[in-house]
Amino acid sequence: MTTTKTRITELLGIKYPIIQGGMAWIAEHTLASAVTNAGGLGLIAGGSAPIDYLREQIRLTKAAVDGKPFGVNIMLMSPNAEELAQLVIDEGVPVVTTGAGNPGKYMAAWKEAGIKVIPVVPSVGLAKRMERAGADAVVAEGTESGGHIGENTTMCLVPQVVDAVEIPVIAAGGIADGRGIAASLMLGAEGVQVGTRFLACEECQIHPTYKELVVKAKDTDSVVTGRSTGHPCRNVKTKFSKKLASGEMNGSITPDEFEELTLGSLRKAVQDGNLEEGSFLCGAIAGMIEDVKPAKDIIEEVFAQAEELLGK
Ligand code: TUI
Repeated sequence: MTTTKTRITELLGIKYPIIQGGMAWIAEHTLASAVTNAGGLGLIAGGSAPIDYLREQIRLTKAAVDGKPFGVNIMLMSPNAEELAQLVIDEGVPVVTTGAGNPGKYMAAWKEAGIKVIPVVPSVGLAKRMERAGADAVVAEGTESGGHIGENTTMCLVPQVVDAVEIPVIAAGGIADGRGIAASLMLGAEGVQVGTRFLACEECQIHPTYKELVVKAKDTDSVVTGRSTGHPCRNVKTKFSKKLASGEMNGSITPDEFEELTLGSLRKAVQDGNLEEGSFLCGAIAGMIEDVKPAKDIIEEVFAQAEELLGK
């Protein structure tokens, strides 16, 4: 079966065309190295973490993957983005993905350093700009994704981005099994980015309460908060996220109050499993996820399923 060979496997030197989402506060060296060692591309999340912590994460990952490729996701709204943009060069990180902004100003330095650059984009316009700026590929991320999201769906966005650019496109948002991978390839994508499925893997170091929320979630259990601030974010429905979303909608929570209420809420979810004040980011596909297993098993199972479907 040769369906899993694409320009993305070639570009990145990986076995399966799957990259792990660069989930802020979540994606650290244990998860990133498990995904890379299973034949995908593991990512360390920059989020808004301190630079010394990230340097250590990069070194720990490098030590665990025996020369195999891995990446760092740079969240461009972070106050540390500029410093991290330099750190990935200094530490010889092979791949960078970016989110929550336009990485144009860093592109020349990254290319000069030989880094493969893959911006995450929520629109055709940004995909075209990134191609012109020298991106090696783009992740077209639909609104089904967890965390900070754009408006368009994976089903609509991916084929439009595929038509608009020559560089390979990676589909993201709502992909958690072989059916999602096969569908993405049918839409013209040459790889997938998967986040939520990896929340429920053994190597993911989030609080057990977070994993339990993902495994127990049903199809209607995600909610978007932050629309009033211009930074919409998809979360697991909890009392806290429902209160935020309804307060924003009826005006009883102002954008300033929203920012105050959610300050530190990602950490509270990931590290403390705090259901009262934590933001448990996750994608709309969480309802499909039923179990926690090793990253390697997830990757091998989803590609076996995708290849069987594509062979039919
Ligand atoms: O970045 C993500 N997902 C994230 S980042 C994050 S941490 C965070 N916390 C609170 C508020 C905001 C972020 C949690 N999840 N996905 C990639 C992504 N990028 N989604 C949307 C975008 C995006 C949006 C606008 C990319 C570019 C863009 O460009 C605007 C411009 O400057 O043209």
